[in-house]
Amino acid sequence: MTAQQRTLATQVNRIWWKEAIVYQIYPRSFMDSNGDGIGDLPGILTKLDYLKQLGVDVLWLSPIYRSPNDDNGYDISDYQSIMEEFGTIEDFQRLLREVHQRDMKLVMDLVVNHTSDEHPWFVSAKSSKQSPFRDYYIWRRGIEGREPNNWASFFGGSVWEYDEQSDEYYLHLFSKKQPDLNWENPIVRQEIFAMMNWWLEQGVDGFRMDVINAISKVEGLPDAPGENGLPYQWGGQYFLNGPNVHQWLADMHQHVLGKFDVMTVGETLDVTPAEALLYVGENRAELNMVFQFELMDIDSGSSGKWDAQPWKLSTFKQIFSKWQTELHGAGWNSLYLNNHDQPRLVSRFGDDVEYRVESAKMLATLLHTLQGTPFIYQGEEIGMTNVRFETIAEYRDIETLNHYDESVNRGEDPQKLMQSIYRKGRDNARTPMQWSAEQEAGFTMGTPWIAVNPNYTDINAAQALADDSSIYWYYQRLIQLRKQHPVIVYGGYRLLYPDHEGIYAYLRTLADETLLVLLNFKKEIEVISPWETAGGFPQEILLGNYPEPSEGLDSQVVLRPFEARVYRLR
Ligand code: ISL
Ligand code: CA
Repeated sequence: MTAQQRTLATQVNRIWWKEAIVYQIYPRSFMDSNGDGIGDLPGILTKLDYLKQLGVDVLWLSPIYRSPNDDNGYDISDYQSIMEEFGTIEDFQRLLREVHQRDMKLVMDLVVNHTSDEHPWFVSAKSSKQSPFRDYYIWRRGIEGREPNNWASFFGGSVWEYDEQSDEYYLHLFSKKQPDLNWENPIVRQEIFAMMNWWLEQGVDGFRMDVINAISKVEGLPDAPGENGLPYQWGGQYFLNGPNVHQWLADMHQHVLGKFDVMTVGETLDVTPAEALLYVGENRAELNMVFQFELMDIDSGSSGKWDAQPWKLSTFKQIFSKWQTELHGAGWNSLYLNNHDQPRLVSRFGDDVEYRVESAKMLATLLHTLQGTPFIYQGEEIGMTNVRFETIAEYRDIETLNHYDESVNRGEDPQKLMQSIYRKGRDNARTPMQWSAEQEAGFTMGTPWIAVNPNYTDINAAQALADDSSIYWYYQRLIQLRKQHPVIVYGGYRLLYPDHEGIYAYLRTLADETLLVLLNFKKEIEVISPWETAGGFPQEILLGNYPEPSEGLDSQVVLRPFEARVYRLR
């Protein structure tokens, strides 16, 4: 036994979801099996070997429940059936079985801040004030002919929708087809817990919980300061991390999660590490980890995400370092740089033109050598990029379309709007998975629900599989590296060169093993002499994203554009 293995055996409580790699599937855009242009469960089934070969342990499916698709499944009309376009419950059971047969796990998306307005609960609630389901949602009378308060919805306009029949408004943080559930009602909580138990009894291995820190709203739903409602950045005070959220999650743990060996990750907007620890602290029985948004907000301007700004590497490092340090030994991090709501990581943080392959591998090196559970979003492993559709008519996302309409109505320049959509729109991540250079990228035999990115002829999985220097195979090596070196999962973290605007360098240490990770985030060549600061000398290079080491003095490291290196030190 090496010292490292001894430390691991005695000091570290090994947990499968800390060692796992998660792969997120956005089913609508993953693989279409029947030519209707919409990805589906049988389609996913045909790609399980591709995913297994990559080395991932857990698949997270974005919502597959019945839904009218106002927000692509994040508006659920039946929590216990499968969306017709995606298949049947039998298709689901088969998928789950085959995932388990390959020794992988499957995590469901849980969307319980809101339902669809077509959910039978809401249909009944809206039909009459006497409905037993009325109190499943949040209804208020207007004040002097206007909305009950001035909060703004994430998807534009007020959070309140007027219902003429009852002369009341209902609250929706997202679209008006996504009414918020009233978690204050204990029967709502019971219903949700029962539904979760049902899925866990089916054999699913956990949940990713949609906007879970928004379920508890501030009492009295008071007005926000400011005339035009509540911009997203200020939401914290009113409906994020609200007064009862921890009690309800503790109840959920007691009645549901604690009974199973499952993985949970909460999507939590606007949380600091200190707030995150209230959800994921190892002394608290709530969630395993959360998705933080500090990094995703790094390029947001004062008016929010669409007002995209340049970002600085020093800030980027500061954010990662803060989360690495503050959660170490106390909670657990999730690691991600993109998902179905965010632009593609290589377009946003790398260079998707000249150094696409190098920068995709460099960013992957970051995610897979930090402490936390890495999440890969479909297509990331082949370096898929943002898309630029010529006209707004080709876009599908409700957030993008609402934003465009509202802004044009306010008199903003459509050309400028398109530029910000190219940069930040959610459809960047939602174009079909690029499987091959064949028709529609091999995604469908029909017409896809959203157009494929025209670069599929060069960027696709078939090409990646055939090229042993591809991004795909690099991800596979990174994943293996993590499995071979517990220091990556359980070790400590120390940042070097905090103020450097070109290089991200850090140490990972566990017992007698120390790794040094060097990442060049720029196109310019950088030369550094890290050994003294690192307190060690190179023993071997475990991984790098360039085929040959660069020339340089022994004491120096020459980092080429977007170069990444992982050293083992002695
Ligand atoms: O997408 C965003 C930024 O563009 C976020 O503000 C997003 O709306 C927020 O992260 C919540 O996301 C989740 O809930 C939404 C759904 O539209 C997203 O797809 C989901 O990830 C409502 O269910
Ligand atoms: Ca289909």
